[in-house]
Amino acid sequence: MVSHTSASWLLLLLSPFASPALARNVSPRDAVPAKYHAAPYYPAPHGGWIGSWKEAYEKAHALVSQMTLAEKTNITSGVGMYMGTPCVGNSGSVDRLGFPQLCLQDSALGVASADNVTAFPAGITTGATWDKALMYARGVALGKEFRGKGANVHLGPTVGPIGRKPLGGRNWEGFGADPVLQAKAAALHIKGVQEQGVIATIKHLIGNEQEMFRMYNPLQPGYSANIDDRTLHELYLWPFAEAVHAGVGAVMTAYNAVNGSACSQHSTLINGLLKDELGFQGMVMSDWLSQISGVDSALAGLDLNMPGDTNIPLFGYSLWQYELTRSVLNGSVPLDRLNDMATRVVATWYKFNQDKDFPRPNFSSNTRARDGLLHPAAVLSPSGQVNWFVNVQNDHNVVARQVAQDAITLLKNDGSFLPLSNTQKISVFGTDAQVNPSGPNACANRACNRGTLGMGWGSGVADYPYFDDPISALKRRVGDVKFYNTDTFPGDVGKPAADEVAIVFISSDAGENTLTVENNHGDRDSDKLAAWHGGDKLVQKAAEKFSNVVVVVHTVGPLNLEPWIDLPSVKSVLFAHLPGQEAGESLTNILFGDASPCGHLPYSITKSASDYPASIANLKTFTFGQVQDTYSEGLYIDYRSLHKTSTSPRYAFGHGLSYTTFSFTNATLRPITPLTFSPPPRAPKSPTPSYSSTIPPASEAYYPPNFPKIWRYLYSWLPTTEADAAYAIGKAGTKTYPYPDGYATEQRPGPAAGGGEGGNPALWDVAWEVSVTVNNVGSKFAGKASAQVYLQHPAGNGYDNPVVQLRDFEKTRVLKPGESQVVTMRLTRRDVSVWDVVRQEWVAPGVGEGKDGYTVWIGEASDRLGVACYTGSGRCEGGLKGPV
Ligand SMILES: *[C@@H]1O[C@H](CO)[C@@H](O)[C@H](O)[C@H]1NC(C)=O
Ligand SMILES: *[C@@H]1O[C@H](CO)[C@@H](O)[C@H](O)[C@H]1NC(C)=O
Ligand SMILES: *[C@@H]1O[C@H](CO)[C@@H](O)[C@H](O)[C@H]1NC(C)=O
Ligand SMILES: *[C@@H]1O[C@H](CO)[C@@H](O)[C@H](O)[C@H]1NC(C)=O
Ligand SMILES: CC(=O)N[C@H]1CO[C@H](CO)[C@@H](O)[C@@H]1O
Ligand SMILES: CC(=O)N[C@H]1CO[C@H](CO)[C@@H](O)[C@@H]1O
Repeated sequence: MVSHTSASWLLLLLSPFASPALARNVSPRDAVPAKYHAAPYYPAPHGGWIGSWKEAYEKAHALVSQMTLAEKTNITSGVGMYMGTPCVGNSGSVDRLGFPQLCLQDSALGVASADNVTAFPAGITTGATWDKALMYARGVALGKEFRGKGANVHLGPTVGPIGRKPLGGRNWEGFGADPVLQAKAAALHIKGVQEQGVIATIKHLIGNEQEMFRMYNPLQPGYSANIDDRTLHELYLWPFAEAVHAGVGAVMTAYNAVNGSACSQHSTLINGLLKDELGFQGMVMSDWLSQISGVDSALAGLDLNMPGDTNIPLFGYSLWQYELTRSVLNGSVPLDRLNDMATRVVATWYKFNQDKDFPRPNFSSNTRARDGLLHPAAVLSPSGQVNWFVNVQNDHNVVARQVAQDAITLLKNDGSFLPLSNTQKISVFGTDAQVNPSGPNACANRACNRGTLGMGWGSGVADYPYFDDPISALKRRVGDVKFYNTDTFPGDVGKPAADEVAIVFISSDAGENTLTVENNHGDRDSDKLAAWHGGDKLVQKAAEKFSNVVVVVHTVGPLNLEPWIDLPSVKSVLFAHLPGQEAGESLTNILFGDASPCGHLPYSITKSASDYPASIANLKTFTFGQVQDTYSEGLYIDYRSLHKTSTSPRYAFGHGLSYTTFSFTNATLRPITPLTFSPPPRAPKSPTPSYSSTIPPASEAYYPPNFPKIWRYLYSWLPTTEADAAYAIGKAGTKTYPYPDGYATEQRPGPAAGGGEGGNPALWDVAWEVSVTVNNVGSKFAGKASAQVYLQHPAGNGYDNPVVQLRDFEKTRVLKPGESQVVTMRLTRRDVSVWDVVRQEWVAPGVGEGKDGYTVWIGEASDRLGVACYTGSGRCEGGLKGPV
């Protein structure tokens, strides 16, 4: 969403443009490249046809049946930006029936804009652990904190962007540049959050792979991500499918368009793919201020608009609320659609038992003071207590530190230089070693890169309760540390002792496009893949003076390390990613060998930006009209692209060293569910709640008599005359709405590829289990190993496939020298399938009579796959060179 505080005042400047009609003046469709097309898909599928949601829908049906028209439209919309307290999104309530306002709150790494919370490591850091137990544990802790603050809806996790463009601004909010890493991390995050009774939100659907030009504004539509069907299914939609399979309660659409149609009103995307094919039963919300049509977005399947305003907020105008009420009275939006929208919202609330003892919000996004305005955007607002300072941190610093520590990725360690000993003399260089001197939260929305970089900027942040910075942790550890708090190598550094170590801290930041930091517009369009603040030079200078240099990198994503990586004095390089509040001790525990590093790269690091095709290496720049971002590289992003062009990266996807070494032996492959080329047919949908479809009387929309309106608050009622006029239009039925092409009202049976949450349930059948024995074959250090499984399709199977694709992963426990552990990983039918665009079905090209089977590669990085199992013969062997 739009970062809090920024958007309001920025957009307020646009006030002369504001009108309720304005949002519609933006042409919703520009020409897209000929190949791409947003086909119509109507009507919006009803929710409630999947067994696990049955009870929630029955309860929702009972409640929604009692609601008036204005009550239904009230709960499908926010009450306005900064109007409801206290969250970034607040829906309308039905007080009469005990249905509360829902509090929707950022972010994916902690409760945003609140005190006494934990600032967890970012998504990219979590991805770098490759540790399912930690992904889940972080989700549990996040869920507890959102619940403790009274937030019904957690606006995370983020899996879009996936990280297609290394320069993309919000890649760090997600888990890494691979659909399976994103999917498994997101599913565990969702499970952890939702087990606490908090609704998780998977976002952003879809194609938000760069920040610049993403939003529709009065002058320009958001860019169009032009994505072909197979690429969408196998890369970008894949983590969303897994999230739906995990039972996620909410989905947020993206700002941009796909194939020329804005995501918030894209009928194929929401009705077709998300609700019918993936069988999503929860509620679909817009990203903040991204709704650009009223009737059309309702028909296309949007259920909840956030924060309620038109895309120029704060003028009391909405495309829904009172307008949705009018659209139902005048017959343009079928009551059937509104009933489904309201039922989805209420069913989601019941599904997570929020009708029982869910705390009311006890914090305010708008102020940290005890008292504040109850409706901050209203000029005259009552005030009262808004913050109760509920401390929800508990012992979550423990899991936060473990994630930060287990994410630390050792890229290089010449001559086993690390770990350090406590007696070594240490000089530290770089402003990134110490917390921002003005305080860790000095910059709103973390929109600056000063001091240790613990998270990117924008809406995906939280306030630090404290910041354990690296320099303090180093001083605690060794006492005598010389610290040069500068990014320019100082002239007064004396001659170092022979064994003296220079630790150089460098960083690279990125964030959301609403805020610009050091000329980077969300995306890293200015600094690109270079370290900020001249960090590369700082490393080079330190390497001239010192013969032992350790580089610590806090970064949102890949950097170009070529300026210094091969310098002989650069002994060791650690990527600490974005550690959140626990930046210090997590790092010193690794530096001094209390634990071996066990993080692995969640993306590739190339030797040159141009090692990728231009469509992913470059950001889209300004053009008049709609910027076209065409995914011409198809499936070939990150390592898939490098393998295709036989380009060696500097460090491969999945790479990460340890202080010890591991062997992978004794692999076995066990067939579990016998597969056929196509999955078995899906089951038909079960019945969904039914309601009367007669347009209700206009009186259900009237303002209550003498209602004391708050200026700019968004209400779902209409003045009597307006309600009567709309009703008359609907009743006469002579004036019809210009429905989109392909508009229909008859519910469909759903596509063959659907049938359950996430698609045909058979896609999740486990086809094979692979086990491997991981042995710590080192002699000095204990450590955790990452086991990664990559699938190789048989050649010449009629589909163009990447050389290998990650399909599962596991982390071992801490193994002492000589200790071993058998780890088991799984391949589902989906994992071994390709999306056949003609059949519109997942098919498994490596199964069936006379077919060559798949090769299942196992190892500790995409370029260290020494063990293979063959599904054709069932045989496994080791000691191989690997597929690339
Ligand atoms: C985008 O266009 C391509 C090419 O026509 C098509 O395969 C794909 O399904 C479209 N996607 C969406 C979401 O409309
Ligand atoms: C809509 O929600 C607001 C905020 O909770 C509430 O004050 C108002 O009464 C609700 N309107 C209806 C029609 O229930
Ligand atoms: C009904 O109201 C909506 C919302 O104001 C409007 O967009 C639509 O054109 C109206 N339909 C008719 C038939 O007047
Ligand atoms: C591998 O299996 C063989 C035979 O079962 C066994 O002797 C050997 O110890 C195993 N190796 C490891 C590392 O577990
Ligand atoms: C335990 C704790 O961190 N409490 C803090 C909660 O927030 C208030 C207001 O910011 C602080 O004063 C407390 O110290
Ligand atoms: C205003 C309000 O409802 N405050 C609640 C915040 O949460 C704490 C702990 O859950 C409750 O005790 C407060 O009543």
